Amino acid sequence: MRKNTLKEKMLAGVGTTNGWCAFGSSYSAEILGHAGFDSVTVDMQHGMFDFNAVLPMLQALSATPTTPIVRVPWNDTALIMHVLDAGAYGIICPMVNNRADAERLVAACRYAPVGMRSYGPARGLLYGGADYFDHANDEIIALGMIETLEGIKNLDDILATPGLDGVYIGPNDLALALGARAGTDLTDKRCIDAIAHILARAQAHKKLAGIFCASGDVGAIRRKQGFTMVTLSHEGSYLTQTAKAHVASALREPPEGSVPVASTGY
Ligand code: 3PY
Ligand code: MG
Repeated sequence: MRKNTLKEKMLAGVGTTNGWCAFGSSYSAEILGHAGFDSVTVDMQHGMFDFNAVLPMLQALSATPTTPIVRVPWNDTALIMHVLDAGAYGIICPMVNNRADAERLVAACRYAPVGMRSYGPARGLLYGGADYFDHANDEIIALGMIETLEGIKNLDDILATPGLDGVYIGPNDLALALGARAGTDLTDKRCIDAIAHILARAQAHKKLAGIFCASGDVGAIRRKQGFTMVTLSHEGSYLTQTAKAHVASALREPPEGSVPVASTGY
């Protein structure tokens, strides 16, 4: 089976970068797949698309060196199994709040006897290889999101769940749960402390820890703290920021002298 290089690197303690698809476009997924991220996550929770878009996005990602992950919109066993059959090499599951949630996630991601994933790997076989079934339980990465007070309260129980690879922090929902504002994960002490606590407990349990970051600069801070998967914003914000910057440049006085043309614009 094709190796899950994201999981390999995270287990080796390497701080990986993760891209985040918001558009439901196979073309933009392909662009992100070639952008240098170790993994690219197709976001079915807040992205503007459903399974019909996910399939071609995973096909597009297959043609790139990145590891394809799906964030499902909820801890939905049928959907998790479906996107794994479609070739996802990992699942990020929102709002894992207790041991039962974590066990439900693991059960959907693993074949018996570890879990109850139903057999029918479809694209998993095409992408992973003919021996997919023999290794899928080890290669697929299952990350439960910690982003609620209940999740923090039950953190040790969640982290001790057999078959769960680790946790992934949603800093915005976590901030709301703590009574702070979204986007204050580096400035509000309640958020700073909670995130440090989750990372420390994950490390104590020898489990993996990832986190959503608002930018590459924040990602660098999180990698230094010890997170081994940092998501660097999402494609909606890349487009917004770049489009605004181009408009602002075009409305300025042109620079004096000749303008070096560094690229074709593609
Ligand atoms: C959060 O910040 O709550 C997330 O789920 C990231 O998308
Ligand atoms: Mg969230």
